[in-house]
Amino acid sequence: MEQRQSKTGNVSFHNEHPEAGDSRSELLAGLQRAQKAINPKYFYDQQGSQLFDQITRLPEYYPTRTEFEILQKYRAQISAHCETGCVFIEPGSGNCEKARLLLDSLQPSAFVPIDISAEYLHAAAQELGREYPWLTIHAVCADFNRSWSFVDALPEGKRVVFYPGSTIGNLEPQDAIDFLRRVRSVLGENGGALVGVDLHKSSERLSAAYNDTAGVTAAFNLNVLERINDLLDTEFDAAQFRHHAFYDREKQRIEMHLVSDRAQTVRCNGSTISFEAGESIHTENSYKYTLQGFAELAQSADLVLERSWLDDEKLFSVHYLSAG
Ligand code: AVJ
Repeated sequence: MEQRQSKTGNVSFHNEHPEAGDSRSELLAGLQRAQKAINPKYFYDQQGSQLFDQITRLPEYYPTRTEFEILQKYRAQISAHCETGCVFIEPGSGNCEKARLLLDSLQPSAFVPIDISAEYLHAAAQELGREYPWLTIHAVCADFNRSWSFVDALPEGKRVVFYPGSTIGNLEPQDAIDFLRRVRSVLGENGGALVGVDLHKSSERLSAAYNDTAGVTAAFNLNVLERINDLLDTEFDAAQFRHHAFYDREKQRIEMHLVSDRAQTVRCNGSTISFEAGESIHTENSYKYTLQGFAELAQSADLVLERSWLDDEKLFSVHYLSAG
């Protein structure tokens, strides 16, 4: 039996991670579609989370460092919007590095990191708890795309959902609206959301960010095959696939694929999954927004865009939205 609940000092840990069976059927259904596809959340096992960490430090990958700059430069203003004493909730918290930039100026009554990668979250929350002994940390391992039932257990207070890193870009625009609506529904009357959004820009700049010369993004993409092998007991050979990422200007999104350059059949639980030469698994979309486009998205979710902060080059944006 998996451990669901634990507490050490100022850090408590709640595990609501979905059963492996749910992941298996979701993955399999994706691989059986005409355009084979997986949900990018499967990237983030222990190894994948580490590779993503490396991506954030690549010279070509500007989003993380640019968002850092924005959060650092405007932390006083941002904290004033969120308000001291708030319950600061971060879906997809990863290593919690971004929240770290705000905690001292924000002084929330509680920090709620949510991540799908249990071990990674556990380690990050413990470390944060040691660094911030005054902070109450309520870590939740959950798939926030499915259920937000964990909010019932949260302390009282103004809720602010922190959704940095342009994670919202993984969602189809309609799903992003639904996501923001869901966020709105847990915010209560006076709550808010602090959302980081990558901006539309030259295709060259965008494409380079997902095709780094060191090959870390390729390794990150290919690593998902190992994850599929673990979960589905398949025999995908990463050497038979290649990383492919490009910017679709019309759809305003980066698409990532794993392309099989030759016809092949992969064994899967007594059955098979076949690929024609050149056929791909679509592993990720990363939508980019214009300021106008994001304002419209927020409005469609009934949120009020109170304030936006940008870097000088206008590469990335951070927005404070209120439930209005
Ligand atoms: C964490 C989803 C925002 O889309 O830029 C980075 C993930 N994929 N390089 C992104 C990612 C390839 C990242 N997000």
